[in-house]
Amino acid sequence: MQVIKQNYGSIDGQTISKFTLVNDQGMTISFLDYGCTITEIIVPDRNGKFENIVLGFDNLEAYQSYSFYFGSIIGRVAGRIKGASFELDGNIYTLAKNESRNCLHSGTEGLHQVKWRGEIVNKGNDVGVKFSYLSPDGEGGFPGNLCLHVTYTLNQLNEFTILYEGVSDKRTLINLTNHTYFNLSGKLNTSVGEHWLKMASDQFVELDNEMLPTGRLLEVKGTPFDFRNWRKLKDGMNSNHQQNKLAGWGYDHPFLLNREKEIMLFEGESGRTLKITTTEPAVVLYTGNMLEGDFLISGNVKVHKYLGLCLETQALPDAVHHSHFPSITFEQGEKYQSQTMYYFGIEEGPG
Ligand code: FUC
Repeated sequence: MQVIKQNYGSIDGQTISKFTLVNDQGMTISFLDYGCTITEIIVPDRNGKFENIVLGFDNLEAYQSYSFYFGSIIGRVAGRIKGASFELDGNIYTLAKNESRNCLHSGTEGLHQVKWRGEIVNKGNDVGVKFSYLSPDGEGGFPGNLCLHVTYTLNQLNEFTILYEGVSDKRTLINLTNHTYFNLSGKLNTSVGEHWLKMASDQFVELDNEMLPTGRLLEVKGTPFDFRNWRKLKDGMNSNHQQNKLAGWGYDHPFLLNREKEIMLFEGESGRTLKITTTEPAVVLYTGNMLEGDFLISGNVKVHKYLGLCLETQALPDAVHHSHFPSITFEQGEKYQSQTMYYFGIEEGPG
């Protein structure tokens, strides 16, 4: 097991570092202290070929210029907040309107674009980096000085864990996630439509035409949103279901996870699997429907629609405006803790 730390450039005079965790199986995962951004995950296919399976850039300027949130930690509140404002304890808080009149991924002062302090940690056979950041009272419009830690750990079983911890000195909202785009094929010019997905989720959140939750939970039964058995993602990309069409032909939806909070992803040609387990109540499945632009990503690939998919474990978006959604409000001094584990393997697949 080893951790490599390299200089990755600088922002406003602050040095940005890149950390790489390597285990004895040869799995490697690299990330920056800028936004705790995961830049590369290299794992073997069924023939032992090691390839990168996430979307990223090969330079810091690109991470600063393009707002696709590649690999980053999102917060303080992931997803959209209607009207870019909310009320808490009689006070109205105003956030940045960075998507028409709404706030997306905490606006222009999000956790994905700040420098975190990274400290290498060794826990028995595991290696990792513990990131810390103190988000000042009012940052992004949210109340409270929020002390945050995000710890990335890799073990010998190809399990990568993200532990999120936070505590605020005022009552506030917290809903963090990681925004990595996966493409398990390792060929970063294919579409994710051929990926299979399986997760225990009976209900998903209906969205309106601004991609905000209407508040209604819809049953997945009989729809392309039913992943209780293996289903290819292209089902939703080719579907006439109004919710798939509204998302730009695909998925961009929060799914409420049943008691077994487990999500399985599989790609047939490579045989690669990703199993995600989480303590969070939901996952947002986003199939890269809006991934478009005239620029190259790592591997010199031009970005295109459906190039990667995100599985963002979190509480439901816009929870502050829907009292029946799991709460994301934390009391002064109350500990926020959340964990998501990613296991990278190889299998024969759904058959
Ligand atoms: C996801 C989506 C959004 C947005 C963003 C880049 O989280 O929910 O629609 O496009 O990523």
